[in-house]
Amino acid sequence: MYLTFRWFGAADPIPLAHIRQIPGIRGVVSALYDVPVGAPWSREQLERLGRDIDAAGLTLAVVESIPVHEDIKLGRPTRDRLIANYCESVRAMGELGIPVLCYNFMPVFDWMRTELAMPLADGSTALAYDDRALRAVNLAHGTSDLPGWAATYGPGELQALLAAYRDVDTERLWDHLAYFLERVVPVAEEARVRMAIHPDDPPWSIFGLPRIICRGPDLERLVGLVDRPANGVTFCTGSLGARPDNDLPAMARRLGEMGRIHFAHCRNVRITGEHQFHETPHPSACGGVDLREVLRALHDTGFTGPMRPDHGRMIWGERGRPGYGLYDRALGAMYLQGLWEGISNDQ
Ligand SMILES: [Mn+2]
Repeated sequence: MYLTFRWFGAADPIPLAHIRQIPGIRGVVSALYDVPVGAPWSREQLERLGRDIDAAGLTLAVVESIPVHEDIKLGRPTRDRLIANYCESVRAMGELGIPVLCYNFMPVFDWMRTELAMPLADGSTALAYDDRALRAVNLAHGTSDLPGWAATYGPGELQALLAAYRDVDTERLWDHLAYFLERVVPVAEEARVRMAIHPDDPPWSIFGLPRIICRGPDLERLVGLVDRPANGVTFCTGSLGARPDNDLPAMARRLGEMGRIHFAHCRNVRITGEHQFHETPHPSACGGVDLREVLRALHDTGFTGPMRPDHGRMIWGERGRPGYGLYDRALGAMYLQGLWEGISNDQ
């Protein structure tokens, strides 16, 4: 298993030296956070990031993510120039030998929660989502009332963006995704970069916006859009696990057999109602995701790609970026390793 850990660059309150002390972590998942969306990533900047990570005794294993500009998702005429920029960034990754690119194709919001610090019974806090709370948010104020998005869009900008998406239904969004992948996947293949789309989080429509990467059949349709090995998925158990109709071990087995899982995000969620869930500690007993069976499916289908513990709770008084504290994710890393070791020794 190739265990990795997400790091938000120099602004991350968690130093690489601490990540290095989690047993088994070899790779870092990171990105360039100061490049405007749509601009090409320079090889020099990416090389600098890789050097900092190397110096800590780790390896930059995954870029998560290069954001896809809204004009690409909207199918606007400017998309060709933006896709050319995207290809340039992918080539820079290839030149530096960074093998996996996690990206997503969610309109406007690439994740959404209605609570960033929901208290759990044990005194820890976790991210949570409730559709009823989301429907109560007034977008006339822009994103100021949305947890985690406060300063992102002003009222005018947000309304214009939402209006632009009124003409984009799910089938058009699929067309725009296909258009993007038809141009980027060949470049990625040549650069030896594997594309790994992240499922929509949460995996259903929010604010009337189309969302298309939500269920097992969606992932299979995605890999068929451009039927090349470089066109794959990030198997995010937490995102996919928020839907009761997703059978995660079966999905991991199918996609794994197709050789299209290029990256695994492992975490757990508990569904508490219709379109309502909260995040939990990683172990299967704590939530609705059977992580042992997911990891067994990955193991059985020969998965060798990077895996990372995904969101953790805030525990032990830690403060920091919601979902991305050190302690609970480190516990998750240990749990995933233990599962993997047990599964491997079964053989
Ligand atoms: Mn994820």
